[in-house]
Amino acid sequence: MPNGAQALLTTLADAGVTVCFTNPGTSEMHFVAALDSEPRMRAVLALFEGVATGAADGYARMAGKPAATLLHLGCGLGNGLANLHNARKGKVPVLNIVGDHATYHVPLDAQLQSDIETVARNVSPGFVRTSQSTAALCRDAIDALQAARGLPGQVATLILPADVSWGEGGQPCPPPPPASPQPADAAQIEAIAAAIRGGGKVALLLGGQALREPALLSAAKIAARHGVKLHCEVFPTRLERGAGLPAVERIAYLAEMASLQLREFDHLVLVDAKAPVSFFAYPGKPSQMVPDDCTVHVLAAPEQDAVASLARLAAALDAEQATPTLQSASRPSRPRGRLTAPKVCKAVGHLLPEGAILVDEAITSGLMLGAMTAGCPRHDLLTLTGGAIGQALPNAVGAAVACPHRPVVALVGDGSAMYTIQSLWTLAREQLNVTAIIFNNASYSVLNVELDRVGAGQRGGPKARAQLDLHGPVLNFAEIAQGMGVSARRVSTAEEFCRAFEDALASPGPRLIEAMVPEALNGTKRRVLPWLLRSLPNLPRPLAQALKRKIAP
Ligand SMILES: Cc1ncc(C[n+]2csc(CCOP(=O)(O)OP(=O)(O)O)c2C)c(N)n1
Ligand SMILES: [Mg+2]
Repeated sequence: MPNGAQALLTTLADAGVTVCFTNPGTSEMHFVAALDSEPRMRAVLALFEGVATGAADGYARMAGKPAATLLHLGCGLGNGLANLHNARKGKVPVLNIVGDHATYHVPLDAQLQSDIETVARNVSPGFVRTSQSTAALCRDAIDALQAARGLPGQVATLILPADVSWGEGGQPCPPPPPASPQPADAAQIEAIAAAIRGGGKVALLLGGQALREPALLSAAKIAARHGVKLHCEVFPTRLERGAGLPAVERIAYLAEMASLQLREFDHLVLVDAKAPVSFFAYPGKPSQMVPDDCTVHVLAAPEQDAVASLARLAAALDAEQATPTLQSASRPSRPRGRLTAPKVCKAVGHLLPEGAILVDEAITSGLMLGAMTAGCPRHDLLTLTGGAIGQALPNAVGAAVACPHRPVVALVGDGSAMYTIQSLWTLAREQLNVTAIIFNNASYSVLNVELDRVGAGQRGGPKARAQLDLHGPVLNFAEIAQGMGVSARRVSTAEEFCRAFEDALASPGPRLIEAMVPEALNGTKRRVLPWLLRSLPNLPRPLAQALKRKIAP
């Protein structure tokens, strides 16, 4: 008879969960020991829980199935929370396994005792369960997996007491049945088709499942036949884009620009997406981005089959045979001279290989990334779904584990990179094919912009500015990377960057390029931005759109 942990690992592997991102402690030792009895399970050690959880997120986005985590009690779970939050917001399936004290040890309130369920509920609202016995463990795991893999995908937390893990009499369980989500029903389809035929201006807002090729093609056929506009949510979980695919315009991060994008529409059709709201509230500005006179329709809620719903809508609109507009191939030229963030984006667009996985947490340095890579060979884009920074390097770990034959390129702000910098060690240990590009602008640059936008800028003195400034000491990412076994280069010209990027792409295993850049929004640009954003609603539409394209294309 296997013990609980052994039976659990068999059950997970039988169900196709074959990767576990771990950061264990004493209460997880039987799980750790059982890893050697299940050859199908790959265990990847992370040196901080936020790396393990972000890797599980990145893995599932690319593999289309969940990985497991293995975290140590409430404190370990707490350390991993931010990236579980990003997974939750991205509707990404994660089987979040948290070890606990033995059941009889809990009342003794030992040093590491804490309320794990309460910590978990925030990121795992749909499924938190503490397994109560070895006999029930595998059933609990299957229930958790079923919850994680359903639509929408979610973080499901299984809490595993040490005695449940070491107890004899584990009983492996068969895999759960696949989810069978329903598409929109005939009435739903007909109402939306009527709105589209009605002649008003219509946009489809695509999110979640609707950002992969089959759904994009259906949407693009509808667009070609009926002139509707295709938008995509501001931070897509996984967007397939590039030459040969339909292009969709992302909703802007800056609320004023998002309002501008949406203000012309009479109807907004949500396809596995939420009606956009402003990222933060700003004094005197609206939080809702959808204009009052725009009717919002739901073609597919997150629990519905968005791909089939779009196909049905295309059929109802007689658009199945329409020729969709596809992005044409084009690349920017090779940049030259002193390095800036837009030049890094340009170089990435110039060189990005076919089939790359682009992970974007470049914050202000990535403003030009979308425009510069639009016509690149097809690739996937993963973004900061929940706004909790420290996601890109762990996501890159997971994406590379999921897709070992695809190049992963992670673009990360220096501030963001430091939250989960231990990812570099896992990249080196697993020899993952990742190029990490760190923008060293020695600043939490976006917060300087926000300081002004929330209206606190005038009151911000030197102490306030110092909280957003990363000078003294300036971080040296090339040295940090070398210290974790990742070969790295610090570059300050476009020529050096291009050469370093070419080298990185040509060699297997991880590389880091530290791009020494000035802040993308600094000096005059930063000073005029709040004023410009305030005036956008009052400018003639073509002028406002041209300005938007210039600042955040
Ligand atoms: C977990 C978490 N902590 C803090 C923040 C607040 N925050 C948002 S952006 C940012 C700084 C980003 O700096 P960097 O990555 O260097 O990008 P830059 O603004 O310089 O382009 C911070 C601290 C956050 N979003 N998430
Ligand atoms: Mg920065």
